[in-house]
Amino acid sequence: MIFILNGPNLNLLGQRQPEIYGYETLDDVARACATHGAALGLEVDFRQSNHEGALVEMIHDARASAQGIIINAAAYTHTSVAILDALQAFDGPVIEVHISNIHRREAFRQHSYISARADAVIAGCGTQGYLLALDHLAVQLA
Ligand code: CA2
Repeated sequence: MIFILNGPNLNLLGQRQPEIYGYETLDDVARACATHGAALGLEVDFRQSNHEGALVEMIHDARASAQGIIINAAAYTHTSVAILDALQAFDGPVIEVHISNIHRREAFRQHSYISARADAVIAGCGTQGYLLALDHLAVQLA
């Protein structure tokens, strides 16, 4: 089982700022991940929350249920030591994904707390980044 965790406001994907985040909705991304994961032999549990503590608890759930985590912590990427600490308590591979290239955006988006734990970071590939992360996990977990 692979947990794919999404942070605040990603439930609005496809509804605003398509020039940055594209036209796909989060449901579209969830479906694409389920299909691609199945082709790779990976079951996917795709979740989103607007609440920091809920994301922390999802990462705690992953300790018992997931072989790997793909996480787009959205704005919490840039603020959350709590999410970093939760990820530090997870033993498997962690892939950080960003739809946009955070490094060519505002200065406040250019630091990630998540990167201190991530085994790999994918940014700027659009929603394809989630599928690339699944490809990488399939190799890592083989
Ligand atoms: O590029 C990414 O994936 C981000 O993690 C997205 C976050 C942003 O805070 C990070 O700096 C980079 C924002 C997610 C909110 O997405 C929306 C999508 C459509 C409309 C409104 C928000």
